[in-house]
Amino acid sequence: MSKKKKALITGITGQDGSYLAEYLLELGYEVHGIIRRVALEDQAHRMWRIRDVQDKLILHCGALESYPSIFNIICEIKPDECYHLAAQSFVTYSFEDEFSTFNININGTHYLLAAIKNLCPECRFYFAASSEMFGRAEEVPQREITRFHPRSPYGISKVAGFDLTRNYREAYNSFAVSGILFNHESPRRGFEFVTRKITSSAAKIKLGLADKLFLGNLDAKRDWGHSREYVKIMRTMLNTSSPEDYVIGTGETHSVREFVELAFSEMDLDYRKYVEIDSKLFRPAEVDLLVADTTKAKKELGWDYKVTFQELVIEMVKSDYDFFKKHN
Ligand code: F7E
Repeated sequence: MSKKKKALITGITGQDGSYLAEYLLELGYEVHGIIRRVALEDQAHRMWRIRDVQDKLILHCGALESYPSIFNIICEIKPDECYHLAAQSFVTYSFEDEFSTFNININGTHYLLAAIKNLCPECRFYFAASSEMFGRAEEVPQREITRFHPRSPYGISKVAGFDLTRNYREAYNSFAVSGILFNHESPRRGFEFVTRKITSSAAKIKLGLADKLFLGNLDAKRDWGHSREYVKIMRTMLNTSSPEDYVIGTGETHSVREFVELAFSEMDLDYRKYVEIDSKLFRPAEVDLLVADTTKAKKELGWDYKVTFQELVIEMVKSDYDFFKKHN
């Protein structure tokens, strides 16, 4: 019988980490995850996404900000595949705390790459890069060779992580790749991101639990896909013959306004009666338009994405409606 493959996921309690853990378990992997110690103390709040599979996972307490902590975990597990998804991923917050964003996102990535290189160089490494690296993009749609022009500390930190990953590949022959994923959402999205903020508010307003939704820039455009589908391609990227970076998205772009309109209309509400613009929610520097050119991923990885924008919005708003109806 062949040995079970060992995967390590950082950020396993997050949206992508939880879907990826479920997917890898289904495929027969032994799945390890790094969690913060505080997560154990506040399980209801921090572990809800992995609740259903928690007893099948092997969780390790650790801190991405600490090389010894990462070193010890990698030494103990010696994974075959490492999916580095953990990050300070909220763009707005990165403007408020640039330093901790850089510390977690850049050093955390570096520590993992270095520990893997020293302890288990055969381990394949996936870095969660981001369309935020394109920022004020020079071309539309954006592809792997589009020049990066990040517009936030978060975007800058992801460019650094991307460069580190590529450099480990080129300098040390590591199988280290980046998935440049465009926005991906689901009912497991955090409430601070615009999509979940909108769907949870629309559901609450419908149920009489709220009466207003404050938003910032409604004209920003994003390429929104479904997280559950996106995590599968991460595994594909680590199981190809040569390590390469790929852009992953839907190839369609929609404005925040379109998202709001659709979510509210699904609840039979006219968003214009409930949405108010709050200038404090605008970012110091905005990314106006993102849309993915996935030609390379389609050709080389067989990327074949099917969930429509409408299906995504409807799934999220219905799930929030059911949740708040049950728990109010
Ligand atoms: O903002 C606008 C905001 O915070 C989307 C992260 O996963 O995807 C995500 O980054 C847009 C922006 O996501 C509000 O100005 C308007 O233009 O949902 P978001 P993001 O910044 O695109 C990328 C790929 C990542 O890698 C990131 O980690 O919506 N917007 N009004 C607002 N945004 C928020 N959060 N809240 C508002 O009230």
